[in-house]
Amino acid sequence: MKFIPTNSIVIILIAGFLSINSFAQEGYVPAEENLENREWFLDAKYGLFVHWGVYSIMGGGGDQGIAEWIMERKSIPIVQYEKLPGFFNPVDFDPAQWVSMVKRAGIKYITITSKHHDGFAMYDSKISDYNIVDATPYGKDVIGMLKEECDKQGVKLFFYHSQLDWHHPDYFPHGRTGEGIRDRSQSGDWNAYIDYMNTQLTELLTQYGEVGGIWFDGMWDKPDAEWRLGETYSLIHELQPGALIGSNHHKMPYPGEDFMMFERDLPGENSMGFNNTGISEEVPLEMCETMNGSWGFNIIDQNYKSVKALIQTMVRSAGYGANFLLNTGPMPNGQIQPENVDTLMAIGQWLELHGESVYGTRKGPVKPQEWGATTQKGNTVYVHVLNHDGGTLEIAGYTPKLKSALFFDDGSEVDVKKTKEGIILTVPKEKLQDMDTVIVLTLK
Ligand code: FHN
Repeated sequence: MKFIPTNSIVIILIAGFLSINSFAQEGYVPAEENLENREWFLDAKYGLFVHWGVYSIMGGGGDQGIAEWIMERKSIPIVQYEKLPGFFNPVDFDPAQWVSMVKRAGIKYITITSKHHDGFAMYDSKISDYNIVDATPYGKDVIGMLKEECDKQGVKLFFYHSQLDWHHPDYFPHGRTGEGIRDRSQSGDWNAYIDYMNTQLTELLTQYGEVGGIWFDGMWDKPDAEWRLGETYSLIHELQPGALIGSNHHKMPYPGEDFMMFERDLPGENSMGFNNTGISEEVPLEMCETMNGSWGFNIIDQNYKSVKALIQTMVRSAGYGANFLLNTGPMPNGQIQPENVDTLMAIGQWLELHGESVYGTRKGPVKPQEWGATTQKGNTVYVHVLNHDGGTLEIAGYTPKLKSALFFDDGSEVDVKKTKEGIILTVPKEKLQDMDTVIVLTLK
């Protein structure tokens, strides 16, 4: 019988829990500009997520919950889906209008789909003609046009890039999704697929100047595959050391990732079922959310969240130190849905007045609670009372030395009592604001 030393057993056990991808860009040390961009990201707090692709033509196909997943959910064969680009002609796309709307709405960056799971590149890709320039009557590179405008107006652009691909023949063996698409290839060279993806990423990082970063999605389709993450992450950081990498793999960040995201849940919450990981203390956080129930354009999904609900989620998110990435699915004509523009402008109006309590802040001293959240900037703490009937508000476990406590909206003083356990603020009913009653605590 062979003897296995105890520490080898520990190593074997650990290796069993860690997938091959956990090692990713082992030993990664973020460049100076990357660290600066992380700070910029933390200050920015609010971005616009854009899910736009040829699927927008289908408008969800009459099904409330479908948009960018229509190829998979309706089992559309590749040969039929490939007809969609031929109808995609977003003649009303006006990047200047998009970006100026974004600016007016108080949004600091845009994260747009360069390629979603359907495999169609929304930019001028040279490695495949399955892209907007070569395969659509529109024939123009919307990503390039948007980037130019973002540069002009001082808005950062990030690229969402799907690792999962239902179209590419080398995406094989298949993952958990897309099995109903009957003409997917039944053999393929996985490494050739990763090479293809890395070439597309190289294009994205060399054709458009400096980008904010890459927002990966889709690894969860094949969690145990060899994604060669180390190679991909090193490539990105070599091409653009400042670019921030994040991946929606629903795990703690792997080495080489510069931020961590949470989909449709606040950090630490798990209504989606897949947000059961921890919260990183190492890298910036971001939470993404839909305005209705769809990411891409869905013509019948009118299940819109209220402006109040979205503002409150943004504020709670900031209370965790996380950015809020709010999604829109542009229409096939290239315009942003008017209902979405209205919502964004309403949030923007609130931010115009109260932005100081969100932008540039970090998570506050008290974790978000049922009643609200706190954010902090230097010696200023913003107490966001989001859900309270008025009267006394006890904040247990927080005993600050206060210089002043004022209502943000009218500058009047807030009555504060100190107890052994914490502080008690008095929030008279008449001071309550509909969206968020902000109290500014200045610390000594
Ligand atoms: O499958 C995608 C989905 O279409 C969308 O892009 C969201 C955005 O976070 N992410 C995936 C689901 O986790």
